[in-house]
Amino acid sequence: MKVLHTSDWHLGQQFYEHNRTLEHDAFLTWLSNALKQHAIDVLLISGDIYHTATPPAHAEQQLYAFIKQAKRHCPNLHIIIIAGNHDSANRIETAKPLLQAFDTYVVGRFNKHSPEDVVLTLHTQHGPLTVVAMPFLRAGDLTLDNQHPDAYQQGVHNAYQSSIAYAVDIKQGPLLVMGHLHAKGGDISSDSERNITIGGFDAISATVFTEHADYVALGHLHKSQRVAKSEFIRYSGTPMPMSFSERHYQHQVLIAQFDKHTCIAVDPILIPRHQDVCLLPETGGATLDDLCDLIEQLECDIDAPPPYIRLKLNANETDSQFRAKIDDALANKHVLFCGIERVKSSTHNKHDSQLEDLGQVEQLDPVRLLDLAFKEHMDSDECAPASVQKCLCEALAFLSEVSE
Ligand SMILES: [Mn+2]
Repeated sequence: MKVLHTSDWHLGQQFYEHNRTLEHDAFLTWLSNALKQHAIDVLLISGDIYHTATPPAHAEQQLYAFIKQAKRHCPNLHIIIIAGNHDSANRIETAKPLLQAFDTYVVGRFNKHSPEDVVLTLHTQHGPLTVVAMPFLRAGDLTLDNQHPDAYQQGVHNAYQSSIAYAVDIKQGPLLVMGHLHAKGGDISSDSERNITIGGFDAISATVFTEHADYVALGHLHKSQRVAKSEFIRYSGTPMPMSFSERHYQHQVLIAQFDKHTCIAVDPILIPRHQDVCLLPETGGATLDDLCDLIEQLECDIDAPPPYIRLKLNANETDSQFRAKIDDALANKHVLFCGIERVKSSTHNKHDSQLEDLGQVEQLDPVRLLDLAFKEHMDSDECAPASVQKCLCEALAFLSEVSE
């Protein structure tokens, strides 16, 4: 039996105001071919299908068109989709009754009073399997013991335990667990996973998946990776770069292969990159003249999809006409312009350089901002005390529930 694991599609994402529909289309066409080529029985999509809770209509249509195409290529395919932190738990379930007719199961929300609802048994051509399809867990979905110092982690732990215990009872074939969370020990990219993993407070120990799971298919972190050094607890990563910091990731999907009861192999398949993502220059900054020369030297294939380009200009560049000069240099280039970063040269510590470009402020996570404010106001080198950080995290968790 073969299971293909993917996550974090972020359909509907605009990349620096550029529409990514064609890139997503290219990925989805590639994926439906891969499903057929590798004779996949089950497709798992571990959250963040959409980039926002209210995705544009064309993004929803993309998902449905993909499901239709995938089922045409592989009539016996089963698909399971869980909600991520970017998805609306309610909205993603709208088409649930209809999608069941396509052997597609959508789980938007965890109900603590019926943990069995997220447990599915599938009967594939190559035998049965049991799946705990746990969506992203918001504090409001959990029973929180506020006396406990790690109330959220404890709540998440209990949610997984109760659903997995039910799954073990009724288990047929291998047991798979899906989740959308930040598991301890994973690498995060600096600027594109929404800061739900505030200051590490939400990182969850891999022990929540227990020894009962034969494979754990995770989403949320954008870089493909193993968790806690296990072959069988994996992030598939996002199928395409979500930020410039992800430009060197090898984007991939994972194929997990099972015999009757256990996972015998996990193999990545690399996803061809539809559009390149480049920083100019790749490291440090450049003077205005050098930058214009670099743009001049760009060789762009007019028949290929244009690359995304972000420019890095030395902060001490004083030419007030810099924007007009850069626009001129870019005028006949087949590229998608993604702004200019002002870069201070060397010797500054990382804290200063993070705040040079106002555009980067919104990418700082709240705890970082708290630390910066604390250092400035208290004239201190210390970070804000853990109790203050925790207080901020609780306020943010509350706000994210209210805005849902
Ligand atoms: Mn996410």
